[in-house]
Amino acid sequence: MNPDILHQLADLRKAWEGRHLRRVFAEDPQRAERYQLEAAGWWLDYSKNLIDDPILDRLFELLKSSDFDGWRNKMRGGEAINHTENRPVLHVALRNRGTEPICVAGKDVMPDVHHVLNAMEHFANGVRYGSLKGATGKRIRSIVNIGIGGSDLGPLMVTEALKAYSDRNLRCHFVSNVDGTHLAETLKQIDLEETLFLIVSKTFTTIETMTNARSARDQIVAAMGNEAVGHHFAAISTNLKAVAEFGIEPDRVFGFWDWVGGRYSLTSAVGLSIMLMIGPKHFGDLLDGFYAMDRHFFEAPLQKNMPAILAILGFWYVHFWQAQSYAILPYDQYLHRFPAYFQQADMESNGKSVDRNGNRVTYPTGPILWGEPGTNGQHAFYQLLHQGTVLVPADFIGFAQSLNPSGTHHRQLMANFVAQMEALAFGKTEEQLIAEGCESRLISYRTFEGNRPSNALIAEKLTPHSLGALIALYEHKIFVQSMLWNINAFDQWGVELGKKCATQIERALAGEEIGTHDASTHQLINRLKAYF
Ligand code: G6Q
Repeated sequence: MNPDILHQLADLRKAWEGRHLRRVFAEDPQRAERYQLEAAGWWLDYSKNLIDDPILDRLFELLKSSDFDGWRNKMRGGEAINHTENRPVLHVALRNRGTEPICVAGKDVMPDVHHVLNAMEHFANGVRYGSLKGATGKRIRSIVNIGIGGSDLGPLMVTEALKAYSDRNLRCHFVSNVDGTHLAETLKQIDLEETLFLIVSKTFTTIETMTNARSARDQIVAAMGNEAVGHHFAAISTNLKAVAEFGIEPDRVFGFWDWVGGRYSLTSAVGLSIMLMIGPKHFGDLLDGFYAMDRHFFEAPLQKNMPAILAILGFWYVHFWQAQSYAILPYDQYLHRFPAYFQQADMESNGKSVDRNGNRVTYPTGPILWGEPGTNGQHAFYQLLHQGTVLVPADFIGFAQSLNPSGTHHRQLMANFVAQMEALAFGKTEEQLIAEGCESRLISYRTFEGNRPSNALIAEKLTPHSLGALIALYEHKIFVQSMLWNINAFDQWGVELGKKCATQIERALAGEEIGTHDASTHQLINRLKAYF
């Protein structure tokens, strides 16, 4: 990060001390109009942030000096920007709806992308229209997606978000936890003869997924014999050899590529459960939405670039306001898994403490991201947002129209959406409370400081298109922040550690040598091993 610009920003931060959004808005009647923009069907109002023109100007300059243009081009040009794994990062190729080629090592990947999309469409139509049946001739009614992390959270979030567009004759279940309860409780809800298991694993070695997949296969074999496996399983993976060893037929294997990161993979074959539920046409609309935001991100100038604006605002609070967390608050029940999905995408991408040169960073990086749908959150944790001692910047996401005929409900929902941001920004003063007749002993308790920042994001309606654009917006925001922090947003060594460290302990629990561990770990193993 350019030290001169950081110093200028530090001075501007100091100068902000004591300023309040109440005064800032009063002094600048054009502010709301100036700090807003539209892209890919989304409208962003970012006027309720603790910023002004000089701050924004310096933040844009900082991003420019972090080579915003260069990084965008490197991504789109297929350069190995995930340098620790020596891989390009090309989730944008998965939803490239234009005719331009996207190349990896000089080869256009678009024909392969289209080939897999066509195969998915053929398969999804077969299941949806009943030509692909279970082994006993029954139609498929239940889809069970077995995967974890990036092979679970995206499809789960989107199938929930687009439930209104789904085929109600199909039910989709997600099994991720290696805790046998997850699979067992799912099996209680389904008829195996009507069930299709999708084994989703980029590596096809992830212990949780393979354990659940083998247990599911045992169930199918026990119920209908070995031959039934071919009718009741499909796989999504880059490891075609391991899939063949598992026994899944080649025409039921949907590939993807090492340039697709798990948490950025829902528009690859990893999204097959989504296509099964909403159909190929709506899946195409979802890709169109992603593509619209991708184009905006790659083409819009910095000052009018929505992902870049969200990124610099988030950076401002982490770096200069010591904000350690960030809330995503969707005012739409269908988006109830949206914060959890971006909790992974953001925290796994930017939860890093070593920069691109291998040096420990000397500044804070990605915040803790969390959230729940409004208005439920209002009756729970908003107390802290309004009156707690920590600053939590928040994004409020809402839709002008509801998908369900519920005029009163939707009006109330959106009134809360607007009111909460107003209260966070402008608070409630002592004078207002006195004018309302508040008891004097309660005034300090009932005062709201305000001056708490938020963004409002509004689209007309929750559709596959608007959802795709929204997901792409946050994906690119994460990438832009990684430019500022000079970190690789696309590796995940912390997750890789988790995949390996339990293996030896599992053997010890099964009765093998305990091996060398600290006294506490040794004691834990000894305490538990008697049960296995
Ligand atoms: C995502 C991460 C991680 C990954 C899971 C599942 O970016 O790499 O969440 O998706 O660990 O991995 P597999 O798909 O290989 O089973």
